[in-house]
Formats: sequence, C-alpha cells, structure tokens
Amino acid sequence: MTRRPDHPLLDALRSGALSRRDFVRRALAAGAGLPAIGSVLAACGGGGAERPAAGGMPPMPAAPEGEVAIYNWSDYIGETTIADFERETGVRVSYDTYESNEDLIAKLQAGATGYDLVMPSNYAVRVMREIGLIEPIDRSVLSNWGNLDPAFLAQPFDPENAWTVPWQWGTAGLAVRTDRMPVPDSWAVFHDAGWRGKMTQLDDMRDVIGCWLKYRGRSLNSVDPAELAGAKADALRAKANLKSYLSAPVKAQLIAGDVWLAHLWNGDTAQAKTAQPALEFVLPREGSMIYLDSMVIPRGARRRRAAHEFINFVLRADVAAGVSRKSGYGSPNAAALAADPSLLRPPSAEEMQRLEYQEDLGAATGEWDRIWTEIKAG
Ligand code: N2P
Repeated sequence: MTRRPDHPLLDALRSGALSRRDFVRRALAAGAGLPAIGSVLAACGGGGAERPAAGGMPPMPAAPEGEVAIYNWSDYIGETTIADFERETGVRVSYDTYESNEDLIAKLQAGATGYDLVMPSNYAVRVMREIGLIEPIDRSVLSNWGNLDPAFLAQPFDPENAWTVPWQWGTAGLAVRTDRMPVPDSWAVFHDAGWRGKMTQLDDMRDVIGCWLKYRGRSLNSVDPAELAGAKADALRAKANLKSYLSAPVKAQLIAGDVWLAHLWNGDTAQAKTAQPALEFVLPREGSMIYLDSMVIPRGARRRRAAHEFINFVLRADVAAGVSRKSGYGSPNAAALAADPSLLRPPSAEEMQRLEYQEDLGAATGEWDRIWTEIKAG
C-alpha cells in the first residue's frame, strides 16, 4: 500500500510493530468504528480476507488456523471426534483435560495462555465472564447452530448465547456396585460406617457442599451461614467413612471393586458401567445437581477461527451423537437425539423437581472456599 503519514497506529500496523489484532484493539479503544477499521485492514492486506466480528471483537480470519488447543473435562468426548475433525479440516488439535471448574478457572487466571476452547459449567461461565476470562462467540460462522434444542439456549448465565454454545448436560448422584451392597436412595449412605473405606465423594467443592445442603432440604446455592455450617458438619461426618475425594478418575476403582459407592456424575457412571454391568446410577431422594457445560473461548485465544470451526463441527448431528454416545452425558443437540435413540434422554419431570442448577455464589464464594478447605483438611 502507499505510504501516508496519517496516524501512529497505522504506521505501527504498516511497519509490523503492531499485529492486526492489537491494531484493532487499540483502534477500538481510540474510538474508531468497526467499518473504518475493517477498511483500513482490507487496504493493508496481508492477512487474507478478514472481517470485523460482532461485539468489538478482533476480526475473524477467513480460514481456520493450522491448530487449535482444547482444554476439556476428562472422559468427555467422542471416540473419534478429535481424529475426525483433524482429518476433515486439516487442523491439528492439542487436547488437555481437567477435573473441576475450579481447576479450569485457576489455570486460566494464573495466565495459562494457549487454550482456544474450554468447557465450563453454568456458574463457572458467569464467574469467567465477570473476571474477563472469556470472549464472545461469533454465531455467524456457526452454520450448524440450528441443530441445538432451544431448551438448552438462553440460560440464565448467558441469556443471549453471546458467550456460550451448549456442549453437554449431566447430573450428580450415586454410582453403586449393586453386586456388593444394597442400592441406597439417600445421601445419608455416606454416614453409614458399615461401608467405611469403600466410598468416595467427588473432589469438587460445589458438588460436595451442595449435596449436603440438599440432604437437609436446602438449596445447593445457599449462602446462609447456619445452613453452610450444617453442610460442613455433615460433610465431615461423611469424610470419616470415605476412601477419598475423587472425581472422574474413580471409575477404575468402581470397576475393580475397590470402591462400591461413589458420588459421581451420571455420564461417568454410564462409562464405567460398560466395563462393570453391576453399576447403577441413583439420583438421591433429597435431590441433587444438574449442570449444562458450554463451549467458550478464553480471552486472547490465538486461534479463534479454528475454535469456531471445532464448535461448528460438534454441532453436527452425527458428531454430537458420537460425543454423547461415548461420554454417556446428555446432548443438547436435537438433531443428534432424533438421529440416535440410544442417547440419554432429558430428566423426567419428577426428576427435574429434585434437580437444581449451580449458580454463581457471588460474594459468598470465599466463604465456600474456606469451608471446603477446612473439610479437606479436617
Ligand atoms: C466428565 C465430567 C463431567 C463434567 N468426566 C461435570 N460438569
């Protein structure tokens, strides 16, 4: 392009001192409009056809980048999802796993850079939005969006679906080796010393304190100090009988028979049941947690287009069905559910009465953290 001395930002862009992305950020901050920024970038060329994204986001590259880094819960994807995506798109996937929302948030907060797509639960989305850890989604490149069941859209944590795309839903309950012990129907089973050393609870602050709140008929989002003190006491009584706090990795011990009863999520229980048919999943009569996990893009992700490409890929009916078939979790994809009758169906109205979504605890998060630390240390 011809050289005109007009603005330091433009000079920096032309000289390469400023990336196109940083140029957009700084031009927006300086009050420039997106159409103007778009035409400057188009005139400067060099980056392929790009267009400014909605919501003041950096432009979306026309083609996916060569790789994408995904950070997901363990055991939460289809058998061939990653390989199929790599083969069909030529985009190389690097894939890491975590075991809790708190681990995910802590890692991103500590400045883990390099992830392009992560899968937090309801309350965690709200926390991540509030502390600026995620970027909006550009729905205009998601041609398979229409496959989603509207029942999973417009959730309280993201009413416009500006930040999230539904991934999978699930519930927490009891995974029981029915060949080793009678099937319990209450969280009280963890207080029964008869099963001491054969039981585990999730290594998850929200699930553990939450289940003891439900046990006493409270909301699992309670911030009431007296209710929380009660939940802590119940948790400590249970802890005396636990082998450990262990989340998805407990599956191997359930299968081997080292653990007979685990506080676990329904999909992981279904996965273990494929290797150990005596396992059953029970939703305790006092109620429990239901969640919807979402795909979100961490702020500053370097491969936004490839991340969107992956999202659009899993929105395909056959791919979504493959994910939920293997994971045992619920699909929010109506087209997948229509195509594969073997997939988990939504909870019944009766079950729904006993289920509650986890919400952001706001200012009480610190208090919950403290109680959880004391339970773990106790
Ligand atoms: C999958 C974990 C389920 C996610 N292993 C709980 N939100």
